[in-house]
Amino acid sequence: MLHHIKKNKKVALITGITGQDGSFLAEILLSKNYEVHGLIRRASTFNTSRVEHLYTDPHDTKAKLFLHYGDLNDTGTIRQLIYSIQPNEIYNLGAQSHVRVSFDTPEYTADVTALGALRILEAIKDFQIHTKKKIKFYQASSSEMFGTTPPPQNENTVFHPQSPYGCSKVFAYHATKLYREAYGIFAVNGILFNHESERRGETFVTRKITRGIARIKAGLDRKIFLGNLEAKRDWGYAPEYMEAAYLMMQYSVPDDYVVGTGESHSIHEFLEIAFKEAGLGDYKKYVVIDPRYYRPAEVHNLIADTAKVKKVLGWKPKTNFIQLVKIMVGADIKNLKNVK
Ligand code: NAP
Ligand code: F7E
Repeated sequence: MLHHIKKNKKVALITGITGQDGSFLAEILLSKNYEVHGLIRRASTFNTSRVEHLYTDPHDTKAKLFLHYGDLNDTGTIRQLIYSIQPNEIYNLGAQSHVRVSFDTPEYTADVTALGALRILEAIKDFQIHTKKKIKFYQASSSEMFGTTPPPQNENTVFHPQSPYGCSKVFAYHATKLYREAYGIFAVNGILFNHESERRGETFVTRKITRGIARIKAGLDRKIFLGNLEAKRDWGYAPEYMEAAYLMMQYSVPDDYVVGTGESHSIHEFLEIAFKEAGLGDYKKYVVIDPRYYRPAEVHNLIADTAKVKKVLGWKPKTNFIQLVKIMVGADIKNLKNVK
């Protein structure tokens, strides 16, 4: 058990802190003087590269970021961390978040992505009963829950998930709502549409493309192998989406919000702009279709209707699609130059 000394500042616990969103959220919370705790998984290689720039030795009296080993499939650790850290806010960003991989590991995905949220909610429920203290809860819900329901999608749109990942997120979404309604927990769902950045995982399509372009430019690769290029997504810039998550947790009442840009673009369009930005010309010379990357079921088109988040929280996206592609291409080309 950790012997945590409660300080006179807000304390947050982030699951998934080592991921794209977790690292941006940690930056936001630290800049607002929170004490930030993150759940990390033990791995045989370092998996903390996205938060390294934020980390100081925990023995340092000025340390504000603390990392704890655990796993969303391990109820004991989750409960122990919540009771010892006593956070004001928990952001549940941890998940097996890859849609294609969820078809290969459906049961594991459900355990972590669906039951992981339930485990935290149960721990919050018990903690609140026993200590009379409140903990706010943010669930990283996803536009994948809408699946094949035609766009535009908003908070009232019917879910029709197309993957074990999507089904798991639907479960976690409903559990979050249930614990809000049944137990009065301040629990919110941020239903976020695809958001990308220079920190995006390298096997998601946007980053796979921009990283591939950088490698082609550097002479390391000649082709990029992709699946379905017809799919359309509402792509935004990740740090801005974590600002929206933060705002949801500060609002007077807990609620659910759709967050996106309101525009959708195909993978073809992403390729066209990205290859042009890199000065490589026609992407068709470099892209090869490999059916290995097709999914047993596909989500064809997602477009967020963001009226609610704009009206209630005053949030709107700042970075448009073309700017996003340019940020990602530029960052990957620069990364590779620094390594060489
Ligand atoms: P990500 O980069 O894949 O990060 C996922 C995080 O979850 C990582 O820190 C990962 O740890 C952690 N994790 C995975 N399995 C875990 C387990 N069993 N126990 C504890 N932690 C575990 O995902 P992201 O893009 O930042 O997304 C953050 C959250 O938002 C996820 O829940 C995702 O499903 C959801 N979401 C994302 C988007 C999007 O477009 N990015 C849109 C809607 C919703 P390791 O670093 O050790 O792998
Ligand atoms: O695929 C197509 C693929 O894996 C986007 C996660 O953050 O956003 C993400 O899920 C599209 C799909 O993201 C390849 O078939 C073509 O239609 O980048 P993705 P995703 O499946 O939309 C949601 C909102 C989340 O919540 C998830 O956690 O691109 N596609 N060729 C490909 N996709 C990949 N990964 N790799 C390809 O080679």
